[in-house]
Amino acid sequence: MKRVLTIQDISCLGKCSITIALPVISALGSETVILPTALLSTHTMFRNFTVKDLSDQIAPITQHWLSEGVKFDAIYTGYLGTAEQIDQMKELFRTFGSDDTLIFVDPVMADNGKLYPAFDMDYARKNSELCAAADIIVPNITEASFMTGMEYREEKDHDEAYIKEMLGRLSELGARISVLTGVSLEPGKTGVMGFDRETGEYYHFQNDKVNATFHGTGDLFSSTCVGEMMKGKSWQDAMRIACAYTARTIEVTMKDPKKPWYGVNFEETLPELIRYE
Ligand code: PXL
Repeated sequence: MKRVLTIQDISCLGKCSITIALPVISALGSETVILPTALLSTHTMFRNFTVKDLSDQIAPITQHWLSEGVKFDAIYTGYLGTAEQIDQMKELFRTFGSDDTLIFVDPVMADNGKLYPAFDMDYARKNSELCAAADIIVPNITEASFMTGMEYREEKDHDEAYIKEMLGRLSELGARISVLTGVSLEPGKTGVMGFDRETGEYYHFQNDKVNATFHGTGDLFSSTCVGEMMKGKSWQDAMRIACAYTARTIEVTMKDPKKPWYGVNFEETLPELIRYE
């Protein structure tokens, strides 16, 4: 069985980061090891959330794993708390990474043109360093604009030239595969476009756009990609499945009159995910 290490916060309530990665990657058949970076009462879209930084736990936990000879097939980072934690992640990649370890970085920090409340421009720049150490990165357009210095454009203003230029600039950060999420290549559609620097190949996949945004959908997308790649799917197939699954989950959530405002009903669609091909 493959073993994935995922490093992100625990938001006790809110359906994001580890509370999505753990069930999704496990359901896709990989052992999921967690390294929590912070403990929050809720995700940061709630007001008055509490935070306990767990940076001081990273060294002792990873030292213990080293002494146990633990190895990982993939290391997947999502929402991290501080610039110092990014340095800790770079060190962790050097310690646990090998040619057989997929380093998957989702530089979670912003959406809809704006940084999340906990972050500033220094943190955004620091994320470029994390992306440089990855095999595959999956920023949304906002995150990519902060890391590349390109202007942020809303979906209605996307075109292939803008997306390809952004992918080119992301590739220069250093990862082999760069994937942009929240890309709209035709009106009424949304999806992803990726670029493999080694083969020069582009890949894109588009879904019908549902006019709603939910927190945690980026984490659902990334967790599905990681889980599918661990099943042996190519990055392109993993992107296609993750996109279709995320869109399906939003659609199902929209139909629930009691849906929570803070996250999607992925629990309802998880049984379908394991049958996606
Ligand atoms: O879904 C991304 C995410 C993860 N973790 C925390 C967040 C967010 C988005 O707002 O606040 C704590």
